[in-house]
Amino acid sequence: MFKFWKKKTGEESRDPGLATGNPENHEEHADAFAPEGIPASHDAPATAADMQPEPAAAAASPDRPDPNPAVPTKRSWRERLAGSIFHRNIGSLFARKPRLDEALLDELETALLGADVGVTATTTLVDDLRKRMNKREFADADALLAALRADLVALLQPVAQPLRIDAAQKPFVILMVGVNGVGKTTTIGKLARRFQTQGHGVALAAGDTFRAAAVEQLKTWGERNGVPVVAQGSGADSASVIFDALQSARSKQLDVLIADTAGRLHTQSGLMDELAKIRRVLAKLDAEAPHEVLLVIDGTTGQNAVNQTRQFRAAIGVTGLVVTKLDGSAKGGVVFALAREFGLPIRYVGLGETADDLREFEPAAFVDALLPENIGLSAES
Ligand SMILES: Nc1nc2c(ncn2[C@@H]2O[C@H](COP(=O)(O)OP(=O)(O)O)[C@@H](O)[C@H]2O)c(=O)[nH]1
Ligand SMILES: [Mg+2]
Repeated sequence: MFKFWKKKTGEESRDPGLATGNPENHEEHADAFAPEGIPASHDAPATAADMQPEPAAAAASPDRPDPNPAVPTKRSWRERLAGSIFHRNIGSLFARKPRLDEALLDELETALLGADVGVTATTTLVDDLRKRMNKREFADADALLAALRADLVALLQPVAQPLRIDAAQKPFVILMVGVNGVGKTTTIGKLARRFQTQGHGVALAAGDTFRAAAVEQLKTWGERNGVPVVAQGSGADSASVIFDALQSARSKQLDVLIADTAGRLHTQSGLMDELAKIRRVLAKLDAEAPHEVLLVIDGTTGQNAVNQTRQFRAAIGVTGLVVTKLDGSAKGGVVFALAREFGLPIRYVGLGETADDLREFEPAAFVDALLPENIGLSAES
């Protein structure tokens, strides 16, 4: 049970030399997957500083000029995802102008697996392409690439279900869950900003009472943005903090309450028990709360993300996913593995550390960024 807590170190070591843009991330992961009973010794420094407006977009990377600068949104997804293994390996495979044959499919299969797409999704994709190739549906490798792009979008389309705040549920309670370091607190800050901008009244609950710094991180964010944060300091009972926060948000007639939770406790089953307790306690005030349980997954985690989703889903129920850090050393493919394996809505993806980098999930833009149509051309230029 709960194997994912301990697997990370091995995964990290298989992922050398890819800059994450944030050296803290890897240490954070080490915490997340630390053995039981060793409290986190440090905390993520992410605070309001992470919520600064996005700087002017950098020019397309010099080694891979953006072939389609006229589409600002797509261009931005492309910039963020250009460093992924998915983009590099599958891109370079097609850039070599390969022959349309079984060897190409073998290479493609290896590349998809290497990009974290996972066995199930990879097999489905490659089998479909093989069938169609054998039926002579493709004139050349470029035609197969076009079919692959369409298959990838089709795989993701069912899970592209944005989160809608139901005004009938007031406050609409969002419980953020996930292992340590995945980006829960940062994402809460980004979401609070997003909901505020949309005109919602927002409150936050500092339910990660396991780490003092986690409470501070949320409070700092709330203070700088004028969002009330209900906290009781570290060591407090998480369920009671969130219960208080719901009462307070209700009395203030706020629209949305976002509750932070711990990513690890002294024991792994303790964490799941705590989350179950939060659920029970919230139900005393509002039988339907939480209205959304958002599981945050670190996109650099690889296939371990599948284990995490399975465990959290079984233990407390999950209604939506946020996949963070796809901008860093993520291989890019884990989103496909999650979509194929669970079909859970992917509400948002994190493409960086600023507030604007939390995007609603758009399969076409995502696939276009990982695997541009004219990738052969752009890789050669
Ligand atoms: N590059 C990148 N870093 C992120 C993203 N989301 C979160 N982070 C970083 O991940 C680290 C851990 O985040 P935090 O919110 O504290 O994780 P938590 O333990 O789950 O609450 C921080 O350094 C964040 O800035 C993202 O989408 N991209
Ligand atoms: Mg946190």
